[in-house]
Amino acid sequence: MKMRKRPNVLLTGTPGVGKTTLGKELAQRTGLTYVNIGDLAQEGQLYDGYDEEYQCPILDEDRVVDELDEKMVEGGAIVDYHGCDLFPERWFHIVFVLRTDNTQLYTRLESRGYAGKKLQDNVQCEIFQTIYEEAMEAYSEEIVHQLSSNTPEDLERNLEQIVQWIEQWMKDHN
Ligand code: DAT
Repeated sequence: MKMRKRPNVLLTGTPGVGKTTLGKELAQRTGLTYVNIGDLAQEGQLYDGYDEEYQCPILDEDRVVDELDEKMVEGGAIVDYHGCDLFPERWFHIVFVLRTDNTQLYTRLESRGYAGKKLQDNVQCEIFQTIYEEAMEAYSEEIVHQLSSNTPEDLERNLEQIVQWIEQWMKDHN
């Protein structure tokens, strides 16, 4: 029996906006597979150098793409990453950019242990809507959607909307 076709969903946005929270719950509700790019890189040591300024390893983007391509061609992945222009455009059927008010984001990142320049740069990334612009450049504008991610009510509404979108996509493609 042929597998049902399933869409690939990209969840992107500044660190701390709620991608992981949304992605894991979405995977639970839909049966799609949650893929955290940070974790994947960590597990496979898919790094290419070390960023001294931010004190973190630098992602080897080519190896990440190679590692995931087969799975993405198959479909049914929810990908979580704080960047979006490293992935092939053909991978994704829809892209969600989560957005959080900067005071809220500041608090979340501070409680994650971010401080100083790292904290400031990440909040500024959100203020300048850097990831939204990156997404609008990298993907067809019609598939890029912004979602407010400030409150638990936002989370529930986003979950319901995306679950509905996935179910409709599967009806239309099977
Ligand atoms: P990300 O994966 O984008 O870095 P996360 O899912 O780890 O973000 O969430 C960061 C923190 O914010 C975490 O403590 C959970 C909280 N959070 C996520 N979405 C939220 C929402 N819609 N309302 C309130 N808090 C939220």
